[in-house]
Amino acid sequence: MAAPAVRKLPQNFLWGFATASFQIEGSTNADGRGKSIWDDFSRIPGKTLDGRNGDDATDSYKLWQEDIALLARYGVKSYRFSLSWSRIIPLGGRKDPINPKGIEFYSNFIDALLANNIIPFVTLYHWDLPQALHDRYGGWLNKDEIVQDYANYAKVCFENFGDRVKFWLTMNEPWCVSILGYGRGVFAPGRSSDRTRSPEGDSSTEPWIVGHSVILAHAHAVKVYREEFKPRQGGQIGITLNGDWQMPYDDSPENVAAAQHALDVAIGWFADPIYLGQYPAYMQQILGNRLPQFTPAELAVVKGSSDFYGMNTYTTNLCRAGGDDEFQGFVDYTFTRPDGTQLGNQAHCGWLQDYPEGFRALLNYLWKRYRMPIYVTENGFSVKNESDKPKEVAVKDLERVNYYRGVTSNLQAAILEDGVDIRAYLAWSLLDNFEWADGYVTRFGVTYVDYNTQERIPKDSAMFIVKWFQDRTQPSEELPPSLKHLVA
Ligand code: PNW
Repeated sequence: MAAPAVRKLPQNFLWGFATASFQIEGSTNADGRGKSIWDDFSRIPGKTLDGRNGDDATDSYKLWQEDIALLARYGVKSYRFSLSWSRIIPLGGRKDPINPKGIEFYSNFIDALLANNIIPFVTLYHWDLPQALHDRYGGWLNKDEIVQDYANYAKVCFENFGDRVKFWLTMNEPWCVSILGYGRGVFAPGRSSDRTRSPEGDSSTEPWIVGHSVILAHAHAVKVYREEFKPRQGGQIGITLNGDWQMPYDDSPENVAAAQHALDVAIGWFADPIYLGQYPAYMQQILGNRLPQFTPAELAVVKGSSDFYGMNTYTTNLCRAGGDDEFQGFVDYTFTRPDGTQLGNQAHCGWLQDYPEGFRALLNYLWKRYRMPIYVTENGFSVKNESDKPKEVAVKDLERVNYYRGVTSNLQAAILEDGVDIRAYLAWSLLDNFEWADGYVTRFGVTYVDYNTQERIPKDSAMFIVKWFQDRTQPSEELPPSLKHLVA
């Protein structure tokens, strides 16, 4: 008897892998690049687990053709990567010079993707703020300056790449920028009230100021795109937010409320203003006048400023009311169920366990609340102690395969059974790479990188994802009509 036919995903479903400039490029001094806040931060002793920085990373600034060959070999439809602001405008500001070498690098890269029928999905900002802007006026702390500089940078990118790029992400994970960068102080620029961590910073006010600036900068870039470029270039533009599924620890009313509060402070903080036009009531309640208010003029730019919901997600938390962590909305997170069992398989990262049902639940929640098409722009798993294993062993990454098996079947159920409008799935990450404060210790790649030789070796998880999507989507022998004329 013939096997039952595999149910197909929607035509044009975009699948592939994601990366970010600072995590892969290396060559931090090449061709006129300026410094970013991560260059300086990662050099401060103690800020990365292995004491290493982004100077080498996966050497993708030099090995970019190899990366594209790998993507072509995987047969992906799309590749998400980010542009380095510091390569394009080394000093960052609206009056600072544009670096032709930076433009040329990304322009060639985009052309090569298209020549391989791979659709570029481009992030403008993945955490690598030009250091000069931080030094000059406080970077994200200075709303009026940064909004104008960011909108100008975005415009330079639309002008130079928008003829070929039809999917834009303004910002990656503003929660991480604000809370990890200015609250906990574990990401660049590392500001915090904790004086053992940072000589300056105020964790009670700065994260909310920074979040407000990031929302406005995003919205102004979208305004520029819609007014000056979209009519001609016809692409989609939006923001991507991190957010995990938050599940009540038990049925008690206070823990049910806690799970909603956790969603409000992690996701609603950004999604509510952008899609619904206001900060969540719970945030206003706990922060009072420390949460900036939108003026009517600001709100007019912010509300409706994303063509889709960009979703980065990794795990699920069990939520209990209480605790003193304002950044978590005074909600306690645990992976241990009331009966003492674990929610799922533990990753290398303490904050990550494998619970694929949470992925489906989150998709349904976002769809019901915001009613926007969803692009999953990151999702992945770090296998415990992968860096301690010989590469022949590490590439047999069964735990990551299991993670992706769970997620893809829940993705399929969300699309085909629940009717959620999902248009992309981009796994994190194409390559093992510089995992921020974890240095190179934590690996998220579906491709193993040997950091001594920069050799790339596909892991079993890459093969799983490739086969899964190839069975369920149209082969990518063709680009959509809007891009076809670009390839000779
Ligand atoms: C995301 N957390 O970051 C980023 O977009 C990627 O650059 C990164 O490599 C990837 O996820 C894996 O970490 C996160 O603490 C960092 O919950 C930290 C958290 C979540 C996402």
